[in-house]
Amino acid sequence: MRRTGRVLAISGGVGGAKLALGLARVLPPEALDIVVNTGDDFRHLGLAISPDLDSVLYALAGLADGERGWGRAGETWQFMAALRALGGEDWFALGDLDLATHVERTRRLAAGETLTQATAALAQALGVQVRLLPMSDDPVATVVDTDEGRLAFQHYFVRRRCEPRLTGLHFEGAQHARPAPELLALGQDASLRAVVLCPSNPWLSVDPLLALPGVRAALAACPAPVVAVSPLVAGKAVKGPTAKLMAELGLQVSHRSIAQHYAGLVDVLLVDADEPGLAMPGGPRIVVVPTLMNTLDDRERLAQAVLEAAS
Ligand code: FO1
Repeated sequence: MRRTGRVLAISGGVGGAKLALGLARVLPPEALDIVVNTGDDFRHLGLAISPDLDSVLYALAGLADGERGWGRAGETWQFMAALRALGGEDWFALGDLDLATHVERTRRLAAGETLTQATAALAQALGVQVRLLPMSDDPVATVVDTDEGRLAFQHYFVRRRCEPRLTGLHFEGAQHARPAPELLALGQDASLRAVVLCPSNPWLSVDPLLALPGVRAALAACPAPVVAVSPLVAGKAVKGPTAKLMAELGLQVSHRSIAQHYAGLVDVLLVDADEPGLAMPGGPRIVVVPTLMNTLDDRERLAQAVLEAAS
């Protein structure tokens, strides 16, 4: 039965933003909320940086750099060159166009706006009508235990290029952070057509959100179908450290590991290829479809496949 009503998508990282765009192109703006991971956020050079929010914001605004997957298309790097010449920290690249977003977000937060309010203002300014919602307005920081000690997420992901061996993950502040109301409402929101776990890294980009008080229980109790897309394609990560991280966590780099990680939360798992033993009793229904998103059509086709799987 085709459910009308809203879709709530959960997104983090580059892969998540791609499907978020696909969903935004196949749904009317009032039918889609995108809740975004903020565990990657950090203050840098005095600026409040929210990478996963910006990846979705730029994707939906048609401003994203297709190659990098983060930051803006047509970027120039005068600020970084000038900063480097002054001996400033240059390991985290802030393009001249992208810089405006960080400056304006930082100003709004300093003026007392919540991250949700600041994000809504930036989205409106860029013509994005879909609601972009931080998973929480309270600070949550993903911290990575490695064989080189404890690293804040961006220091692990960008400055050290994910080279250290990961031995543990923590989401500092998650237990005291107030989840976005839309997340807590999942447990009894009968108007929802589907909840979509976009193809983000489950451990890095979805777990911070699931660590927020009451969110995992709300998702498990959700009356609407919960559809996840595995971030693995051809047995490895499309981009980013997913496969390396899974190996370091002692997990098989397989869709089965993704299904097990989401056990009890997901009704359907979309994968690019079947695996022996993937469909487990009590596990999610498996749907095999192409999940690699290179073009805009790919993004829309996968979004359609997700909505079909939910109906
Ligand atoms: N990723 C990199 O690999 N190198 C960078 O210099 C870099 C800068 C950057 C600036 C703003 C922004 O919003 C994202 C940026 N990213 C960079 C990507 C970011 O680290 C990741 O998108 C997420 O944190 C991973 O989900």
